[in-house]
Amino acid sequence: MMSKTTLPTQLPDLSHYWIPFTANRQFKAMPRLFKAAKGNYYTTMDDRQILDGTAGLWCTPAGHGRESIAAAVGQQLLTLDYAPAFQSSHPLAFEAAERVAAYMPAGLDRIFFTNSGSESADTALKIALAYHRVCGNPMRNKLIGRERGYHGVNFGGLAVGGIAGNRKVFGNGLAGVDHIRHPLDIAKNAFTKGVPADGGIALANEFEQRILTLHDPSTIAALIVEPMQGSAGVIIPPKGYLKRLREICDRYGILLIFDEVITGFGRLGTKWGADHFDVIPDILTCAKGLTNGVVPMGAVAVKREIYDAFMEKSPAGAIELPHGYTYSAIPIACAAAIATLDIFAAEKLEDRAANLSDYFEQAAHSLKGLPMVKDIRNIGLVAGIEFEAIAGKVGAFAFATYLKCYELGLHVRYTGDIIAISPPLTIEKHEIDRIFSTLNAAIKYVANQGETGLDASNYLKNEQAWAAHQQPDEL
Ligand code: PXG
Repeated sequence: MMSKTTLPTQLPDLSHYWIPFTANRQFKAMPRLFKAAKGNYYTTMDDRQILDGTAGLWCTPAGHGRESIAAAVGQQLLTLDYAPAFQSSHPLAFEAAERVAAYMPAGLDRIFFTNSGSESADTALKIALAYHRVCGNPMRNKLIGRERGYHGVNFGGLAVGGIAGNRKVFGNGLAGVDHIRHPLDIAKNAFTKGVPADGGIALANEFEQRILTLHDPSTIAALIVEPMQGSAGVIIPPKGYLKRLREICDRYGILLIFDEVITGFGRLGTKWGADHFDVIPDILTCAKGLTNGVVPMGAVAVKREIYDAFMEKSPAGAIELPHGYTYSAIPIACAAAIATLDIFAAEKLEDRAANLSDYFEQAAHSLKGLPMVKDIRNIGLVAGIEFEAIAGKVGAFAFATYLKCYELGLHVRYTGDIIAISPPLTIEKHEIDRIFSTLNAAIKYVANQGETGLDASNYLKNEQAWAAHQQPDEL
């Protein structure tokens, strides 16, 4: 890690960088910059330690600054920095694929590498379409997603995704896509600890009754779902729901894709959401935790039968799948993935998450009864805290709570009226206590301030003073 003296102390010029999924004008007036990270903590520009309540963006399950990953990546850069990804390859790509396959649920042992969760989603959808075609069923070309699903930001993932705000400004998307309902039912399940008990089968049956009736099952290529919907606010499917979806897909020859970009790598206390819910998909996508977030990499695991169909049915000498990326299986990503899987094997991070999950659940539900708190949902080391909606001010309460937490030394995520907590799996009990006691204080603070509490400009005065001082013309 860099020594403290080499870390920047001045804000950079903030004007050139267009920050993704961020209110840029607001951010630049109130910049929140991390300059270092170690273990479960970030260091801010003004040398404050911020507890990482979100494992980055759900992507650093093994905590920050892992030296074995850094060493593996550094060494790989000087050994083989790049090898062409098409028509030639390098040994580490095969080793990484073997290791990832060994970590997958049984049967999903053919691995395609991408560079992100978005690319993994689009790759999975393309594989599903091409699979039916190679099997002689080109009419199976429709894709089904879910309301409030998130499968990244590329056109395929966006089309099957179900978050209106992400879709509305980008045109018409793909043709031949439909969606089933999301499984959140606050009226019935508010403050459920873990998986809701009822309603799963009826909800899944809708897939058969509504979508399949509407389209005819023989036209559907695949159904894509997140085992637990992360981005749209921690939506946990009721008992039996995913199993029933699996049965319906089997009955009609529809491929089931699990997007495990968030639920993979121990987040639910098991290797995969598939393990937690005991349902094996035909295709599984991942990214984020695959390299502990440090090098962009995603993977798509397919059942061996799917890969074999391409190999057996494509014309001799043909490229079986005309798809791939310049950086598919780039050596440093493979090195990072192998080093990350070594950490998981040595530290049994999935078990650690499982063992902490009851404690985490109790701590999360201790927020019940606070002003504005409408629902608390949890599974593994994930919690979602949903606030009452304020007319005309969607997200304002959660955003203010996020800013107050940051002031108090805790990083949380907010989406709409929901705060999501997903700490590194290396989190300690006393840090879990701190996450929820800080949230408790922040929620009370924001609620007690009334209208003033919702005004973002009342937070992070230190950062605002800095920004004003350093960029007087920009602001
Ligand atoms: N699928 C799922 C299920 C995801 O959660 C993606 C695909 C896209 O991955 P990339 O690597 O292209 O970003 C994701 C990403 C949040 C948050 O706070 C979630 C994501 C990304 C950023 C923030 O909920 N999920």
